[in-house]
Amino acid sequence: MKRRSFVAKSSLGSLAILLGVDVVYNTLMPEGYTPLALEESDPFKLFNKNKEMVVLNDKPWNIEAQAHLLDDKVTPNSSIFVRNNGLMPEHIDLENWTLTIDGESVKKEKTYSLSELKSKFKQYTYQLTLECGGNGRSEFDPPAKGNQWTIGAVYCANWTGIRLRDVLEDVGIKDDAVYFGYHGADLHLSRDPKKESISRGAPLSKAMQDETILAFKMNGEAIPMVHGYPLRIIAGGWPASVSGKWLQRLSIRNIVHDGAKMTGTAYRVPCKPVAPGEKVADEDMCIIESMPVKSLITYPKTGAILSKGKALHIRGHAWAGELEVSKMEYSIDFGATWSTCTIEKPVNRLAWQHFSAEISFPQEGYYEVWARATDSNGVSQPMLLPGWNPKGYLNNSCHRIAVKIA
Ligand SMILES: Nc1nc2c(c(=O)[nH]1)N[C@H]1C(S)=C(S)[C@@H](COP(=O)(O)O)O[C@H]1N2
Ligand SMILES: [Mo]
Repeated sequence: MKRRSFVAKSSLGSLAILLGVDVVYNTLMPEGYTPLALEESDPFKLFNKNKEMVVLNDKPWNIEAQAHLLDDKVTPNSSIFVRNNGLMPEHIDLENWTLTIDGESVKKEKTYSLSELKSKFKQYTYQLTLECGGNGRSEFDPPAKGNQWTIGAVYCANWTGIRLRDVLEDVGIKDDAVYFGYHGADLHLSRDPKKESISRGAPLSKAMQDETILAFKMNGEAIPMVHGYPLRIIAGGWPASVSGKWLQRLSIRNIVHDGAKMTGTAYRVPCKPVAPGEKVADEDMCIIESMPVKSLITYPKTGAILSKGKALHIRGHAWAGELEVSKMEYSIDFGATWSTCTIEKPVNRLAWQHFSAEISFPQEGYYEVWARATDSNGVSQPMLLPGWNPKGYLNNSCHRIAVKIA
C-alpha cells in the first residue's frame, strides 16, 4: 500500500498519535521529512485494523469488516469499520480542544474545555450498536452510488462519556429547540475550510436519552484517531452518521438541522414505498431515524465444512435500532421452515444481543444457514431485500452462510 497523502501532510502531533508514541527527536527532523515508520504504513497498521478488513475507498477512508471478524460480544477496535466522509483532522491540540454549544435555541452560547467536560459531568459507560445507514448497499438493484458496503459496517463497542442531556441542561435550552446538529474537525475533500463534509444530527428527543453521550473513550481507551478522537457523539440505534466524530461544535436548532448530508437523498429514504429505480421528489423523502431489525451470523465463517453426524454450533448478534430483538430464528432450507435460536437480553438499551443454536443436518450436501431476527413490534427481517431507495440505505435482509456437510 502506497503512502497516502494525508500521512504526508500530517503534522507532528498527529504523527505521534498515529504511531502511538512520541517522536523523540522530532525537533531535529528536517521539515517535510516523512519518518520511515509512516512511509511503510498501510491502513491496517495505521488504524490498527485486522488484515482481513476490506478497504472500499482510500480517499476518504472507508473500510469494512467481514462477518467472522465481528464474533466478539464487544467488538475490538481491530474489527471496527471506518467511514470517513472527508479528510481526518491533521492536528489535534488536546490542551486547546473545546466544545462549543451554540444555535438559535441555546439561551447563551457556551464553550467547554475537554477537562471541564470530564470533571463537571458524571460519566457513564454503555455498549452501543452503530451501523452505517448504507450497510448492505451493494445488493440493491438498480445499484446505488456510494461505498459498496456488504455486511461489515456495524459493530457494538463500549463507549464512555457524559450524557448530552446533562450538558444541554447546564447550557440552558430554549423551549423552541427541536434538533441538534454536529460540527466536526475533519476537512472537506476539497480542503475548503468553509465547507463541511458532513454535519448531521437528530431530534432533541434523541439528544435527551440516557444513552446519547459525548464520548471520550472507546473500549476503555482514548477513542482511536480514526474513530473521532478526542470527542465524539454516540447516538446508538440510529444511522451511525448521527454519531459525529472529532466533535467541536454542537448547534441546538429551532428547525430540523440543515447541515451537509441532511438533505436531498443523503440519509433519507422515500416516505412511501417506490418501484426500483423510480425518481422520488425531494418532498417525498424522509430522514432515517431508528435503524431496522437485523442480525449477523459471526460463527462459523461462511464456507465451513463439517463432518457428517456432527451438530453445528452457530452464533451471532442481532439488533433492532431503538427496539429490542424478541425472537431469533434460523433456516437451513432457504427459508421454507424456521427453527428458534437462543437470544440473550441486551446488556443495556441499544446494545446488540447475542444468539446461538445447535443445528443438525439431515444428510450430506451443501446448505445455507439463514438467520432472521424479529423486533419487539413483531417486525422481521426480509429474506431477500427490503424496499429499494435511491441511495441504497437500510438493507436489513437475512444474513446467510454456506456450510458443506461432507
Ligand atoms: N465528523 C464526522 N463524523 C462522522 C463521519 C464523518 O465523516 N465525519 N462519518 C459518519 C458516518 S456516515 C458513519 S457511518 C460513522 C462511522 O464511524 P466510524 O468510522 O467510527 O465507524 O461516523 C459518522 N460520523
Ligand atoms: Mo454512514
